[in-house]
Amino acid sequence: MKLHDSIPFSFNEVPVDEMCRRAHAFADLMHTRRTVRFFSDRPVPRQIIDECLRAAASAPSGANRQPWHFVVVSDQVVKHRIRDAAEAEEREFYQRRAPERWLEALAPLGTDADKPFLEVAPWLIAVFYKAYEFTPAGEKVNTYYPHESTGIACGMLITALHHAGLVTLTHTPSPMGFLNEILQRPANERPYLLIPVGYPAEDATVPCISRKPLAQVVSYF
Ligand code: IYR
Repeated sequence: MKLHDSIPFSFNEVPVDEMCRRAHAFADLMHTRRTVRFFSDRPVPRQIIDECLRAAASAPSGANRQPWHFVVVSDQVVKHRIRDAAEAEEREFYQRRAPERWLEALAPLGTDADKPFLEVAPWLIAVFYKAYEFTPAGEKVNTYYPHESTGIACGMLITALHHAGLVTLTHTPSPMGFLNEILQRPANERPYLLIPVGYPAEDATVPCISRKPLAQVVSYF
């Protein structure tokens, strides 16, 4: 394989005091992000979703294979099918599959098998990672670090949506193979995350929980 051509990197240096201000403001903004489970059905213009996906699709990835695919759902019939399938799996999870300890960990969050947000939120973004892919000529090629790459892209997507002024839920029905069937994705694509996006319900609440202090999650040498 031939080495890529190199082009000059265009870097816009920011003065240190301005960097400090930006870093502080951004951390403040990110600390206002909450996972929301109660959505309004108010419409959200598609252009905003498109732009946030454009940000997500700029994520770094193993060997630049960009091993992700985003399916954006607004169709009410498709959302209803996703809700039905997800709730069937979740009932199994909560009633049978989940180990007692896992249920104990979830109990304070009050989650259950009811997932109305899958129909109420104006947009659902189903994120798939590609375990492998095909060249336009049909040749099978590997992807590298597909989970990590897609996880980073999801982080950027959630960040972009929050920055834009919307709320999200990082939802992981388990297992979620039904997404391939409903959303007609090929076998090389594996469901990774289902993200309802929209405005919060007017009476939305969130659990009163906090983030670990920085000293507990960061060390310096
Ligand atoms: N997927 C289930 C259970 C669940 C699991 C974890 I880990 C959570 O942080 C929250 C929920 C559900 O969505 O209810």
